[in-house]
Amino acid sequence: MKQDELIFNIINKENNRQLTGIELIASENFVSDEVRRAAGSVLTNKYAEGYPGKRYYGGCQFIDEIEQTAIDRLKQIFNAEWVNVQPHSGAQANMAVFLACLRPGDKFLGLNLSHGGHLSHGSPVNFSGLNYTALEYNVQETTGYVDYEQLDAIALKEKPKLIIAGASAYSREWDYARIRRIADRIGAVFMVDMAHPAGLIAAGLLKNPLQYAHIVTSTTHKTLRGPRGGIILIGKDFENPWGKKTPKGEIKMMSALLDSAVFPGVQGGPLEHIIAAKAVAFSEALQPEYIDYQTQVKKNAAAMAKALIDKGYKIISGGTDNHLMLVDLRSKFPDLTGKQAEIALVKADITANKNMVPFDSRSPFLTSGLRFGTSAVTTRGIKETLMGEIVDLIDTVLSHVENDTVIRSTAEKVNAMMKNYPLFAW
Ligand code: DSN
Repeated sequence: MKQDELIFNIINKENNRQLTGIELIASENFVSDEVRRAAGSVLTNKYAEGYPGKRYYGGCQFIDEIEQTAIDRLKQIFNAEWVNVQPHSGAQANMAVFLACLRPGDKFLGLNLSHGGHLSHGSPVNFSGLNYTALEYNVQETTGYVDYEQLDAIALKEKPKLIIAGASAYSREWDYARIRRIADRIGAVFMVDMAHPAGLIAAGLLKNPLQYAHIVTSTTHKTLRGPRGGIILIGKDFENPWGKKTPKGEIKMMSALLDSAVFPGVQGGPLEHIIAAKAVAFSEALQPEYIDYQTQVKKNAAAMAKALIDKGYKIISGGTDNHLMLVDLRSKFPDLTGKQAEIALVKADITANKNMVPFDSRSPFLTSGLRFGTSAVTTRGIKETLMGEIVDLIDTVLSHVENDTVIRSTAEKVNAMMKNYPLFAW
């Protein structure tokens, strides 16, 4: 068959971009060859609406084996009682939880997006904020840590039906036990979206939220290092937080509600090629080397945060407990926006993303922050001793955003550095 030159040439260019640059987007990573092979397999041809053993299509005997394997491995990683591996993304996993637990208009409480939260935790332009009544808690301005007192106060006053912990730009461990206590006091469901730190949790390097939350959602492609996708999990003993009756008055188990919320609630046919790739990634996460990898991710993040602080950058909360950090650029370059910084870094083949910082004076289109994460560079084999050099390259670019000569010469250094770290080296 003739190759679609247009598309495959562009894919080659993207491949080259990924190989030659320094990837610091906190939500990205590089999957293994086997994960890619599964994701690109013939399983994409198959319809399998339903669940293993209960499908609406014939010919699902092998699909069932694959999906069941993904389920079993995922349960093992997080010590879960029940899981659903079908959500196409983290946002769809969250959407299914909303559908299972809330009626339209019901109140829920999540971390403010501009304080590190996520679109699907109540942004007014997202399904969560459009269909439900979103309440938000912040981080403290002085410390950058979650303001648990404010969270408690809002929860007690407003009595939301759902409380969400989890973030896309928060570098600290969570006090899940405290949130669970307040959820129990007001009879709310407690959900944790662990999309960002899932890999560190899988490796036992951060607290497992399944021990505290009724429901946990995640993506599979960030620190966890699987294909793009979502998952939903329930820990031991959290099958039914409402006793027998759900908030909708039904007599149903939480897992049954969630299964039907995913399909047929918010999705049709599951992406079984991606579920196979998830199963491969879950097996990788169960290997002893995975703990070494995640330990290195954390070490690299700590080294990067320290190097940035040493260069005069302010990190929100003063450091990191996980794989990411949020830099307030105003501390060093009061006139530089996150948008300008992101563009200049991309020209130097360093990829990061602009990000609002808590109490930002600029709009989400400009921002005063940059978010960095170390999962992808760690997969390339980079160790903490190189993070200072990477920060030097970043600092050079940010000090010369208008100077194309400096940016070009930085790009050459970046490309030379990354030649030493071929993909799939681990
Ligand atoms: N957009 C993802 C991130 O970058 O954190 C979250 O969905």
